[in-house]
Amino acid sequence: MEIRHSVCALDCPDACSVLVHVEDGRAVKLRGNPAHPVTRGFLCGKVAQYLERQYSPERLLYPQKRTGAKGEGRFERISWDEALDTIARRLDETARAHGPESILPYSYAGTMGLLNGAGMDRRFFHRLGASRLDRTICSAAGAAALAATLGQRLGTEPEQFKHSKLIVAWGANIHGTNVHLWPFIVEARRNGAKLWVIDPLRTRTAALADRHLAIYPGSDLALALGLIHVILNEKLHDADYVARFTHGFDALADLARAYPPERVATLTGIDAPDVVQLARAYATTRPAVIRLNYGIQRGERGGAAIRAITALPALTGSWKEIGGGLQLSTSQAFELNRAALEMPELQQRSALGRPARIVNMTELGKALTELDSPCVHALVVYNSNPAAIAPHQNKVLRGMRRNDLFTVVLEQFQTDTADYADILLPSTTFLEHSDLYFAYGHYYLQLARPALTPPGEARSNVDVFRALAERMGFEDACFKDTEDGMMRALLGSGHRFLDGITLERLDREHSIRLSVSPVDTPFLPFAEGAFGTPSGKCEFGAETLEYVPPVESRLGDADLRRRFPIELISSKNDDSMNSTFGHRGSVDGQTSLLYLHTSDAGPRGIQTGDRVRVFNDRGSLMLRAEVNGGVRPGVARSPSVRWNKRAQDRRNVNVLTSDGLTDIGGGPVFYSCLVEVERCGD
Ligand SMILES: Nc1nc2c(c(=O)[nH]1)N[C@H]1C(S)=C(S)[C@@H](COP(=O)(O)OP(=O)(O)OC[C@H]3O[C@@H](n4cnc5c(=O)[nH]c(N)nc54)[C@H](O)[C@@H]3O)O[C@H]1N2
Ligand SMILES: Nc1nc2c(c(=O)[nH]1)N[C@H]1C(S)=C(S)[C@@H](COP(=O)(O)OP(=O)(O)OC[C@H]3O[C@@H](n4cnc5c(=O)[nH]c(N)nc54)[C@H](O)[C@@H]3O)O[C@H]1N2
Ligand code: SF4
Ligand SMILES: [Mo]
Repeated sequence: MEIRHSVCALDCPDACSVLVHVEDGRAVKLRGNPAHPVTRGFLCGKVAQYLERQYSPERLLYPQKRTGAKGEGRFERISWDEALDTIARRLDETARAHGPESILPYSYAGTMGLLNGAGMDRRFFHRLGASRLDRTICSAAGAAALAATLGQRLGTEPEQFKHSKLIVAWGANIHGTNVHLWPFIVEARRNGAKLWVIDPLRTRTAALADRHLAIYPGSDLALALGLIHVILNEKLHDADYVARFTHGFDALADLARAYPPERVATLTGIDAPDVVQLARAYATTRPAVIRLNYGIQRGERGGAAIRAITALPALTGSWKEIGGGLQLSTSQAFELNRAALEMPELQQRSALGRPARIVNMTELGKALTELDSPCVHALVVYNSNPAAIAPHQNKVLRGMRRNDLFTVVLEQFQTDTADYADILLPSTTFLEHSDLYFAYGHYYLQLARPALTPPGEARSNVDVFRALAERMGFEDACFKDTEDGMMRALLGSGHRFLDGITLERLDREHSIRLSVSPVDTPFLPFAEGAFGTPSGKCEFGAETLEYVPPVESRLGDADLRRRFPIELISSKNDDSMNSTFGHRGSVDGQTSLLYLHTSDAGPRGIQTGDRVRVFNDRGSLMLRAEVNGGVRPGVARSPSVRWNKRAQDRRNVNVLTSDGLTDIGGGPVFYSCLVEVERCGD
């Protein structure tokens, strides 16, 4: 038996180092690498079983063309030559007839690999002059908030959580979506640390916490202002840190004065004494760390909430302490030469001769049904499953059904999106191609080489876009680049965090800690200020932080609330990854549930196991009720997201979600969603 190194490519903060046990060319087991300081020898449940997916009879093996209606899923096998020729011809015709901006790429983080995620594809679409996609679907509001407040997406490294004495998991289901942080928290708690969870849902993490505050959805900004109120009132802040390294303190103090605990209690559903207790605990326990995740920025005012929460460690000076600070993302430490990979300058050589328009991926439905001058006439999807994961699904599917839309899909599985393809191409998995991996939950850069041979005729995204560039007659030398050449270009940024990291070293060591701090010393990004904002200070931005309840919430629009009295949160399912693994029966069971509180279920005559219709003005779908204490009154949960085609009514929870945008960053508002529920028999 041989052990080969790989890296889990799923969109997860943990970016695990994976050991592939291979016998006679076939993988028999995947294990977490014990030598990796964050992976620490284990994988999450979903990827421990990844070989089921890798060797599934449902893998796509050959290029195919559609023979049935769009969405029906009938296809026939064709050769790679026919597939590539058809795509090149149709894209060329579309660009000539309507201008290249009528072509829209659509991709997200199906793989976190840099080359297959944002490499040859970017070069190809830039050279073509296609519309540029603003990749907002996950973290845009949070990223904009960090940029405004800290100037950088940097945060506390996971290894330091073991030194914390108070851990606040704020909109963060650590045990479910970031499980490699958990052992550090276990270690901290063994040494007396307390874990507080702020989440409307009683998640796996909340159930394991010392305290769980079940906040009203979308009201975190009010809670953060309430904590600031108490901290300043009781003079628990670090006046020296505030004076030296922050900007806008007086305005923040003024604003917070209007948020006493009693008012905050009305706005958030958290009792006033709990607000006071959390504020005191947070400001006086040293060190205290906040694990903020992306859940709360998927609401109408999510950006402002992240800004206010991010102010807390600056107010208390917690950034100075090992095991203090806050983590939302670590991704900006990976100071790679992205421009050399993506080559935006190729846009000047396109038929447009200028940068193309930008289309927000959260508004895919609008882009396909309302956008003009020009309309979208061709859609190329890879690393994503928009038919299932994009909001306002009825609008998205109406667009995807258009017969005058030419659709190409690169996929490993016959997803809901694949069913709409004109040409469907089989893709490799992370175990089958080379790639370089950054992370958003730790500071290790990693390299993976192919551990297994691709099945059938599957090809990597890099390979497909390289071949398409050739068919389109793009002669620029960059379209002949090898994977190694692209990785060397990425590593060549000259940034000090990449000091000493070469491709050769990565090939030997597989995973290398960025030189964010000297060897064996913890990284404290803002201990001495050094914020990445134009002022160099932490920018509180109080002028943007007045709390207004989301329109779609219990304190929002009264008319909507009367018709749709339940706040629906369709957050992550513990045992899957967005729509990936949706082919598994067990996952389908979990993602077809609607958790309701007894006080909402009772008056509607709903019991566990009943079929229920969930609806609002955007759409309606059937789910199976689960009545228990996992949600508070007025809140429902549906673990997401299901493959539409597995449901009898062939749709999922995203028929209900809105394609509105967040306050900053243009992100989605999946979790600001009002619905009504009714019983529909057994
Ligand atoms: N098992 C599993 N792991 C995953 C994923 C998955 O689908 N499954 N997805 C991956 C992806 S794409 C991402 S982006 C990451 C990060 O994933 P996250 O965005 O952190 O995960 P979510 O479950 O969406 O949200 C985290 C928590 O926020 C809570 N929440 C929702 N609204 C509010 C609110 O208004 N206030 C507060 N305080 N909490 C709120 C939710 O109930 C949830 O428990 O996880 C990754 N890891
Ligand atoms: N209701 C609701 N909707 C949500 C969310 C939610 O919490 N609730 N979460 C949102 C968030 S945070 C995110 S990030 C998005 C995620 O949405 P997507 O980015 O669409 O993620 P997945 O559903 O995991 O689908 C990724 C697809 O990429 C494919 N893939 C993987 N690797 C490769 C590869 O190397 N090549 C090719 N060609 N394909 C590959 C996989 O087979 C899979 O079908 O969903 C969003 N939608
Ligand atoms: S999904 Fe996350 S936790 Fe699971 S193996 Fe991949 S990186 Fe690790
Ligand atoms: Mo995400």
